[in-house]
Amino acid sequence: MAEQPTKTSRKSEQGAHAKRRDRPPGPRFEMRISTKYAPHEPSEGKPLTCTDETSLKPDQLLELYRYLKLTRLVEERLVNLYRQTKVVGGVFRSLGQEATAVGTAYALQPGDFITPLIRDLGAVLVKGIRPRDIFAQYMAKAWGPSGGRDLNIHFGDMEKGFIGPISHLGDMIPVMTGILVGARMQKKEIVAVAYIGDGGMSTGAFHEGLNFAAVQRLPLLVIAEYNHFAYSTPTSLQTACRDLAEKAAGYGIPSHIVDGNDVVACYEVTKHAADYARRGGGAVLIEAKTYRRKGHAEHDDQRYVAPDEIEWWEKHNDPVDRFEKYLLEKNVAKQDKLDEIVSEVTRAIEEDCAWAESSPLPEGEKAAYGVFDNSIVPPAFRPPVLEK
Ligand SMILES: Cc1ncc(C[n+]2csc(CCOP(=O)(O)OP(=O)(O)O)c2C)c(N)n1
Ligand SMILES: [Mg+2]
Repeated sequence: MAEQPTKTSRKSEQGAHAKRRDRPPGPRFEMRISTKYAPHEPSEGKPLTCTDETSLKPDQLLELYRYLKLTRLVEERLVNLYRQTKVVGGVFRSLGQEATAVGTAYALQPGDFITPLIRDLGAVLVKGIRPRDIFAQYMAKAWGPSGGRDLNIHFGDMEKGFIGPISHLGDMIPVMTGILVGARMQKKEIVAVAYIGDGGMSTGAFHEGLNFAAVQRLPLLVIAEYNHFAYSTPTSLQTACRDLAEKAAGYGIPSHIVDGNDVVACYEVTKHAADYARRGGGAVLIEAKTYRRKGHAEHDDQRYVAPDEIEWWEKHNDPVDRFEKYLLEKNVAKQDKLDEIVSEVTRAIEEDCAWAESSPLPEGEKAAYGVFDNSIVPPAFRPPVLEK
């Protein structure tokens, strides 16, 4: 027969239950999906620009412009290097969706963390990684951040709050959740952003990670990039939801839909969500509607894309064009100021690329270091290279 609980144990058990019940339930959102910055179609004679509602100062707006141009021009240079067969592996473009990565990362504080996908180079640059590191990494050079051990943006920088991606497909959500649990235990008040694609959102790891972050009320911002494709699979064959943001309801967290090609809106929505998460509100899902104008990587000829679709987005909804129009119309800057920023960015890219090209390739045996803790390999199993 089961032992009857004593008065005291029942009381303390009730106490524990009461404590759990006392924890306020997640806030009730009247409208779980906020579409304040949702995209709108360009109409005849009225090309798209960016949202008017911003707290950003002119200097910050110009800094955003610099990051947008930097992202696009670094990628263009990577394509040149790829065609010269200097890149090891593939080149993954964010052409047409740069505003999502740049605007969202720009809304964070220096101590906050991000984990980007291959299409979030802009966020990596905003976090303070220099183009020379990107070039050296893509060319697998010895001076690159992983010393030639890994490629593209598969590296990290803990000091700068940049967690390198392990996988593109969902796995970074639980990793970021773990980082936030660790930060909470260390009483560090940080917010973390994890980027995810429409394809990656269909994986189990995404679900488990976000569910845990939601129930623990962790300050995790998930930026879901609706760019219409996962490799060659259109989003309509990926999920039965019309908007990725709808999925937030399954986790009891708020969500927003933002025009991913409006850099100002991406900033504002992330700032709002980061403030909410920092105040203890917990996880937020932000869906950015955008479009992948290049294939999965440079080798992909995009034969599965409907005719004229790419050209339509290029002509009517390019994030850099839209922001340039905004800056000029709002008198934030004149064209010569924008040209000056582009010249400075171009010069920095020249310098950084030359530096990366001048790096030697890594020595083969260096591959054995910095991957595992080699000191724990028992001497009998230690290959001669580890004895040095
Ligand atoms: C386990 C696993 N399977 C397949 C891949 C190959 N892969 C890399 S990215 C990708 C598609 C990702 O699509 P999405 O999540 O929409 O991101 P996007 O490329 O559009 O940014 C696939 C299938 C992988 N990296 N890992
Ligand atoms: Mg996608």
